Amino acid sequence: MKILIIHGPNLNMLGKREPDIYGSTTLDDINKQIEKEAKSLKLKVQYFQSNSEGEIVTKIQNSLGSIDGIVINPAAYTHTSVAIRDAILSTNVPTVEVHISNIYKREKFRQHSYISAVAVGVISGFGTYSYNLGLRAIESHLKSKK
Ligand code: CA2
Repeated sequence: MKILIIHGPNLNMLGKREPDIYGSTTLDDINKQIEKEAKSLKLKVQYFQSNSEGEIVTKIQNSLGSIDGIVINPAAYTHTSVAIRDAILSTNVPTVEVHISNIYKREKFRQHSYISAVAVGVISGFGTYSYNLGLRAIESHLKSKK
């Protein structure tokens, strides 16, 4: 099974700014952590980070036919992007939404996600381990559909 990991805007800054909220782990560290989990689950993983909404939409569109599932942290686009929501909906590639922080404990504007309603499910608040859980969740979902 092939899984695409999408990291949204500013996640390339992880470990470099705001360590009180997002911790000191860098995006490279997270990708290494995902790779370990993927190996144990026998999954193939591709990684993509972009600060651009359009690039994320195009990546999701291009995953059709070559990717079995997506794990996405849409970051700030979670709370704004109808375009990413529509891309997930139109390609219909099963998608798990993940967040490092618990968005429901934070500011009001972060408590609404445009993505959740088109995702298989949401994992939020487990630090960078949210990605491991996201990978397990998409694997379990895809297996149950076979
Ligand atoms: O908790 C999450 O994973 C978020 O998706 C992270 C986003 C935030 O906008 C969402 O509400 C929740 C922010 C990612 C930006 O990460 C930074 C890392 C270091 C310094 C500044 C931002």
